Amino acid sequence: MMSGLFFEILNAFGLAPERCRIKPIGSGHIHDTYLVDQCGEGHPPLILQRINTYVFPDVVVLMSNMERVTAHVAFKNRKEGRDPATSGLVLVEATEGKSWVGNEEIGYWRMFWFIENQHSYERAEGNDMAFEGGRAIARFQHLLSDMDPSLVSEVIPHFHDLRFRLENFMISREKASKERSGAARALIEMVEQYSDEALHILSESEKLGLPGRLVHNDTKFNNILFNSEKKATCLIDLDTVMPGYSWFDVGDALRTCATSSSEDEEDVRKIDFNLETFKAFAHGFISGGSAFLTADEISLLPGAPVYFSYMQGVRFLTDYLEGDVYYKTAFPGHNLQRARAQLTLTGKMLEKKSQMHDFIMSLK
Ligand code: ADP
Ligand code: GN1
Ligand code: MG
Repeated sequence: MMSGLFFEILNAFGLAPERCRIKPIGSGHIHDTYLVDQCGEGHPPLILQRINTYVFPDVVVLMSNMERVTAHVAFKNRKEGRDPATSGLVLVEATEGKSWVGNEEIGYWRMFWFIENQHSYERAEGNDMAFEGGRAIARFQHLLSDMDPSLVSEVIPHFHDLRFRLENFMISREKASKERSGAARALIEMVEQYSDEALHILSESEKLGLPGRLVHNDTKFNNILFNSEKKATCLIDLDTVMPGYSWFDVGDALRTCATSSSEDEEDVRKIDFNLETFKAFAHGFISGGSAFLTADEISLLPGAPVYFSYMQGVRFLTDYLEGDVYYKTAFPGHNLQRARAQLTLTGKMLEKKSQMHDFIMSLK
């Protein structure tokens, strides 16, 4: 039986709730995502999402960004001969011309058309898939390259600013309970140990005056949809499209796709960074971005996965110290385990950084 809440939400999107079945889908840490099966010919499936208002308190601004970004992507897809409905996220209209429904009591909800026959992967299954992922991310940045960045508001200020993340981490360390800071001691030392090397790419980018671009900012590998031939279709999870450096999307994707284990691997002995996956991904990204990437942007790529696995470790550890307020967790200590995995991965990446660098230089 469908709950009264879902009944009300589906009605507000003009659907017939009595015909629909709803089931949870995805493994994201922020929103609650559902597949809505309308159970009938001519009534395609849809994606329903409850927006996390702790992370995105200003729903109006968030959805205004989403409307503009999805519209621009759809326009570009159409212009380049692709069907916008099957090559990018498209919002479902709610009542009164809005792209969302809700209030404080029932939460805030939005819908997208479901793109059929797609798969998402936690990690790259082979080098071809890594290449495809890299190319899809470059293509996405290219799609946005002619969009006016001022049309997109900064929904999460300092989102990928590691210096800001480290300041927050210090504050949470001071305020944390004795129990949590005790459990985090070894990881706090790892944060201190790797900070200079992780920050290196940021200072280099500033020194070189790297171009700012509209980028995706949440390119966890499972945010890329692949078709049944394992060709990348598009990127999803577009909430955080904001100005940034092109390597942001490379770093976050490699952190997730070029590893031997999951983001929250418990057994640190299983964690390693796969250099061949890095090479294939970088190849895909550089070839997909050949129309716009500068030589400096390419030369800095080896620092990108280091920055992102480290920053993710810092973010998970901060959330643990703050009492697990940001990310969804599946068990007590989950954020601590995630932080341990990400900081261990950072160490493995640093061991291979000179090999990554040699590879990137060999492409010139
Ligand atoms: P979250 O990561 O917050 O759970 P996503 O928007 O990434 O939410 O969606 C979760 C999963 O649902 C994705 O990994 C993908 O497999 C599937 N999915 C999401 N949106 C679509 C869509 N428009 N078409 C097809 N599949 C989708
Ligand atoms: C969150 O929504 P999801 O799970 O794709 C987070 C990302 C983190 C990721 C870590 C808005 O992404 O920044 O990299 O978890 N999104 C936000 O798994 O904070
Ligand atoms: Mg996702």
